[in-house]
Amino acid sequence: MEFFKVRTSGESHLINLVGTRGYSLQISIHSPSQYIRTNRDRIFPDWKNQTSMWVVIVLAQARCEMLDTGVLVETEKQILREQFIRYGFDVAFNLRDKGYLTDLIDPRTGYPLLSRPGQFPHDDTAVVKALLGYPIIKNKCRVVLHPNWGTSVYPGILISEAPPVMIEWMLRTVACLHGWEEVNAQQPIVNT
Ligand code: B12
Repeated sequence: MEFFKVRTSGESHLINLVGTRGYSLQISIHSPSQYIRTNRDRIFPDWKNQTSMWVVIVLAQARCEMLDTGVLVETEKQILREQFIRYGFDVAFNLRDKGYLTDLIDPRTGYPLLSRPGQFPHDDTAVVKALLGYPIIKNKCRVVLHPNWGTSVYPGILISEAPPVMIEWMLRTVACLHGWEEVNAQQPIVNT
């Protein structure tokens, strides 16, 4: 199903995968939005002196729409949070072992998991809107509308100082270790 046509800059590239549950995942690497450049020290105090930062968006297709509350949505959020954190920790620790500061944001709270929390949470949906241009639906919260999956999408964010080619290699390597299969692999994934 196509909810709308993506009209982002010609530069935008995505890596597409299928996870072990048969649902899609989509990963992209971006330079930080203007908002994050301006507010980085207040959101990620331990990144104060970092010269480079890249933002990795990991979108997981969900089995249900994320608009409502209820047992099904909460269970699905828990499953996808665990899937992202397992994957994110492997990517983050492997890059940290190579000497690159890397962290992941807890999708449930908006706070970093491997460094001190900031003055306010990182707004994952605002970042998906800023960097991928996907619209946001406002209810009591803000929910991303994906071009193909609608609101059946669960966002996860990683940040790293590693060069994009190293991040890309690690994302693909760990995805393979987690049993995720790449579809139409030839697309590059860096969006500068
Ligand atoms: C706080 C929060 C809530 C709050 C309300 C937040 C609100 N007023 O918008 C409550 C608890 C009500 C809530 C409810 C829901 N939530 Co909610 N929520 C969050 C959470 C933890 C933080 C969002 C946040 O910080 N908002 C900041 C807003 C409140 O502040 P603001 O001043 O308006 O805006 C500032 C920020 O945007 C800030 N900012 C920070 N970083 C950035 C980055 C950029 C680029 C920009 C421009 C700005 C910015 O700048 C602005 C000005 O200072 C996110 C998780 C995350 N990591 O993002 C999930 C999250 C957005 N929620 C989610 C969901 C699904 C819901 C629900 C719709 C359903 C559910 N079952 O949970 C329900 C609502 C149900 C209903 N019936 O309406 C999902 C959305 C998934 C998706 N597909 O997009 C998220 C991503 C959690 C998750 N991972 O599943 N939520």
